Amino acid sequence: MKSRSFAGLVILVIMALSMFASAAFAAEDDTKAWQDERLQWWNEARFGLFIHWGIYAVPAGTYKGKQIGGLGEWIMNSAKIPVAEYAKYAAQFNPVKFNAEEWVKMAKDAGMKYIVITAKHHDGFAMFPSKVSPFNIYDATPFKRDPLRELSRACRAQGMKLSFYYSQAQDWHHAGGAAAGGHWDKAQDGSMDKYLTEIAAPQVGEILANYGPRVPGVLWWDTPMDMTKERAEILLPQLKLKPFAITNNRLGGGYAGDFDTPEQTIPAAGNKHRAWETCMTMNDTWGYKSYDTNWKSTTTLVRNLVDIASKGGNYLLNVGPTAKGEFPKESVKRLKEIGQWMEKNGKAIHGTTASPFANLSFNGRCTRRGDSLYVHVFEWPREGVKLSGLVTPIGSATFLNDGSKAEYTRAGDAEGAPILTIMPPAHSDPIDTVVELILAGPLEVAPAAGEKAK
Ligand code: H79
Repeated sequence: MKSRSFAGLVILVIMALSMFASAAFAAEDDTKAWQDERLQWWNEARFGLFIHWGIYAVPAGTYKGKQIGGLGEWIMNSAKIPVAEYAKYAAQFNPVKFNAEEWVKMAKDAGMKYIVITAKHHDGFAMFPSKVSPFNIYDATPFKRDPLRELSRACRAQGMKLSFYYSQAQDWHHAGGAAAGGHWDKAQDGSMDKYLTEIAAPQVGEILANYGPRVPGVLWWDTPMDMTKERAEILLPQLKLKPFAITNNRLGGGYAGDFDTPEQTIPAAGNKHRAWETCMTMNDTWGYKSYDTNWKSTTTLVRNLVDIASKGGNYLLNVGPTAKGEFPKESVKRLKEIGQWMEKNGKAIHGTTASPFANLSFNGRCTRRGDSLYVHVFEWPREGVKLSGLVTPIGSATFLNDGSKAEYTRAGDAEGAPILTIMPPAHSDPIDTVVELILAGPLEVAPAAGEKAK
């Protein structure tokens, strides 16, 4: 008996040591193959919904009768609202119109494959019941519900990947959290290491552990202010709870994560070596502002998605719900219209990879799925669009919007490079008419004129 319990103790010690080792060396243990595997669904998705929702939706951009410039979710910082005063917005946050099934359905109908929601933004307010801070939607509001749980159920039922945004460094409520521009209230002063250990790390543990085996798909860090390698390593061990969770590049401390995050901008070119995702607002704010009316058109939003897909990236498009729990009607309208385009043309987005052409001579883009090409035409020249350099013969050419066959001719230019001319359709789509080219063999593209010299 005695030797058995000794052996048990040895096993326990070895287990504890090996857990510690993998916590300390998790990043080094990672491999490119494993990263590719966890990025697979994300790369196929191409289109996701960002949701910025918190108690900043109560002031909705106005403080003491004044419209505060900048981003809605930054109002506490921009207006230098004292911590205790800002915290009072929680008592007014009662989003009784919130309906997780409807939110998920709106994303799904728009052709989105994943949702990233703010579990905690820079204001420090947790949108889930947290055991480590009462400044959360369960303990501090009359709402008494957990939107993350309701969303995780709705997402599971509707086949949507749920992901969480967590502001790990900036926290304007809890002592020791970072604040852009510096602290403005004594209550914010304190040790950042203590904040990371006692608030951020356990809360990251809560959102990683509590919402189902596949949630979160992505853990989306933001603004790595004052994050050193040592501070990042306070948070990193939590990731062992969800080895398949993808992370972005904003943890800080030199950790690159799995993908890059251009914000409010689309890169001029893609990146063959790194996954990337452009996040963007539909108007000029992430968190709801009652008077922001600078909405992008549906045409712009769809063409942005196409532009991004043609460069091999993802589009994470934002909605800022109100304090009642509703998407602004302008966002609902745009999601619906995007969905009408996606219903017919989604196969030219989902699961596609970047364009094989260095440049195009018309206003449009190209996406690819193996040996199929999707030619996206934003504006049709009367004489048709000319695609130069496609060597492979065409098996079929079909307009995705009505299933009709496209008329095309093939010829060579003066230097013998192949040129495919596709004639305009009977029914063009003012947003983007897509021609599906199923090739008669493996895709082969002649180098563009500019590339030949290289
Ligand atoms: O969550 C969203 C933003 O709140 C967050 N990232 C996205 C996804 C973000 N944090 N910082 N920034 C974006 C950029 C910084 C903007 C600022 Fe400002 C300029 C902070 C202070 C000056 C805008 C103007 C916000 C306050 C005043």
